[in-house]
Amino acid sequence: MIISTTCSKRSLCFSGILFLFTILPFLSRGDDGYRLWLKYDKITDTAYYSMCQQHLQTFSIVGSSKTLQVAAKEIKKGFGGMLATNIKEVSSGDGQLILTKYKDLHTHLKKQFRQDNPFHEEGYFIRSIEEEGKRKIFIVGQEDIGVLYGTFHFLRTVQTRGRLEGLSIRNAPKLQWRMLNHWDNLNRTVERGYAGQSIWKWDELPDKIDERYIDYARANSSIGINAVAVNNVNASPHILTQEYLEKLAALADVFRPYGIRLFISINFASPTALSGLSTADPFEPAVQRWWNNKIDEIYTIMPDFAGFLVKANSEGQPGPQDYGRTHVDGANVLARSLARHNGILIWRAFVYENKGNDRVKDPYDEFASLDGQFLPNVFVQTKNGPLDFQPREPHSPLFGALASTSQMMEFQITQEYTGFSTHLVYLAKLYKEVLDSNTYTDGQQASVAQIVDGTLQGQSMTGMAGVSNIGDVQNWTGHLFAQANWYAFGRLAWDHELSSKQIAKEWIEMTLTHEPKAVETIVAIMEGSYEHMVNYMMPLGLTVLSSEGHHYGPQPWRRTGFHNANKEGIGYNRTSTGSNAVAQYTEPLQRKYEQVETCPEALLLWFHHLPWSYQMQSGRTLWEELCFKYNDGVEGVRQMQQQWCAVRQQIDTATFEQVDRLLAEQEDEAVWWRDACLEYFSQVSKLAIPAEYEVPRYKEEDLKKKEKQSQNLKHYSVAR
Ligand code: GCW
Repeated sequence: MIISTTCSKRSLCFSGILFLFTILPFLSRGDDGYRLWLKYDKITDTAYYSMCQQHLQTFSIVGSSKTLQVAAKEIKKGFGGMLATNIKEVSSGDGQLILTKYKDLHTHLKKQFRQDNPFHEEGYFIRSIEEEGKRKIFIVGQEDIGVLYGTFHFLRTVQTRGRLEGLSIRNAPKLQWRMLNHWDNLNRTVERGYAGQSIWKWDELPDKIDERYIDYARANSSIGINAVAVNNVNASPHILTQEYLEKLAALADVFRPYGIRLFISINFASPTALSGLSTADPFEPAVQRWWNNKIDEIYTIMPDFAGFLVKANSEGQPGPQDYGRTHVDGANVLARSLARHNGILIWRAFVYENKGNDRVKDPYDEFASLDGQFLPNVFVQTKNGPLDFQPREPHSPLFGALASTSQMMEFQITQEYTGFSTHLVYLAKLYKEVLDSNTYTDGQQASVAQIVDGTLQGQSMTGMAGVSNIGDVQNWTGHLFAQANWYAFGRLAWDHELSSKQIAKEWIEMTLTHEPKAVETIVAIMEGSYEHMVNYMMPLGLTVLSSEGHHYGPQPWRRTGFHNANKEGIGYNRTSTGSNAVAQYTEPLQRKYEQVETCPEALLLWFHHLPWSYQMQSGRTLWEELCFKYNDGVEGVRQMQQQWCAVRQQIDTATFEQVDRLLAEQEDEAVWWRDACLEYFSQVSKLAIPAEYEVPRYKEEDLKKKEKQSQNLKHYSVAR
């Protein structure tokens, strides 16, 4: 039942009719979203077009590596599209645009660039220089990959209508590893994936290379992603069979020119599953030999293979603890073997016991004491929050607690708990909130980002992983705006200092429109969307109100141990009188969270169990505040709908309609969340919803129906 009308169904007013006959024929219709942010449509601003045309008639590339070849291809594709004419490749050094490595620059130019060197191996600079009265633009990398990254930066500059005069850009990534983790199974289902099947067509590999793999590599490289783990962390041992290694090698070949290294997730019990061994005990010499041989085999096929990602002793996955060994024991055996080929091991810290204790404490309890014991080529990969990708969590206390361990941040791009591919939720807001959180490590200002990028504690390896939201649907991510989350993840992994707003603006200009008013409106939609979602799903630090199993829609009555609502109050007491999870944070953060007066209201019920009558800063009681937040979240979605309607004339028709339709669905589901949660909490607390809020759309009977329906929806189910 979708009550809220879509914009397209609202009455077509006069200006709308006028628009249909005048402007619409000139807009591109029916964009299928496949090109992502690399659209390269013809520049319609005539002044900007002429300026580009004047300065970008020719280009040259110094060198001939595969990476430089793909850079040249991208230049041709990009400017061929944006200028609707071919940009001519001329011999080395003669072009108006020159792509080169620093070492290949002419000596007289080297002098000009001297202050930019020595430089980061993935870095680049882009400069416009007057030479003999002619303006030339140089894209200079330390290595070939820097040239490619610089190329994408330059294309973005034109895509976002940046100035070409006086260009002087110097750029390098802040993190070494910028990674996507696919939760793709070998049967092409995707765990927590909402955009169709896995893009990896294992049955066709290694013989057939799907065009999509190349476009995937281009898209990733354009935002600086340099590593991917292609299969689910709930890993099938079969990924290590020779048959799959050959398929993987074919993918690695596709990724290589784009600077993307291949990781795979492995199953810790692979030695038992794939050979006659009766144990996978990491201390067993036969098991170590098995791993050594397997790893040697991998490197024979893929000499630049990046390494393994491991989920061990977590949610039923096998691990070293099955044999009385520790995480360090298990990780180091694999890491030692990988180190012989310069490989890396990523070991996940997502562990919990489910024994009725406060599970948010488990990752810290298990891993903090292991600091300093992992081999240098081991990353511990930590989810942003201590629980599990909830709409809002405090940062994991492990950030700051592992001074002598390389730690990789793990964010979720796929929207398991944040609306699947139905809701428009711009996750850069979540990422930034976490990255900017102050950990107070050693009692000082120390953001999570400063821990992750190694500037504070000097870890030798740094990185950030995002659980991918990509599938084989035509537009890659289902919801068009979910592309923005992939984009934003990459941009922040490259440079966590970028603002969510700046990234949103770039993405909109590259993907949707250049019209300034429309850009501003869509930025506002995106920037507000995260908080609206938190409000209509789980405000004030509440968690796990979502359905059990597939996690779609509300079921606050199912896992009540996460919110502890009763007649007296609601919330999880994690203070010293409760589970004492606060003790995992350093001072003064610990005290801040411990005391209800100083605990941020956004996390209030994460840390405290409070009476319904508790007075909030707004002057409302806690119960009234909860009602307010849920209603506010719904109102926020309605506002997004109106804002989207206002930009209609600037957006490709098919794109506009898809988003419009999904926003209507989002409005309906926001109401569903609100009604289900408030109805339930009202029953538990015996408090009535204040009359100032609108009457529920979903009465008890409808809620039951809706819940049942959602259980049956195929695309909402967990695909393992
Ligand atoms: O949130 C949970 C998901 C699981 C996932 C797990 C993890 C891959 O519901 O589907 O398994 O996290 O991160 O390992």
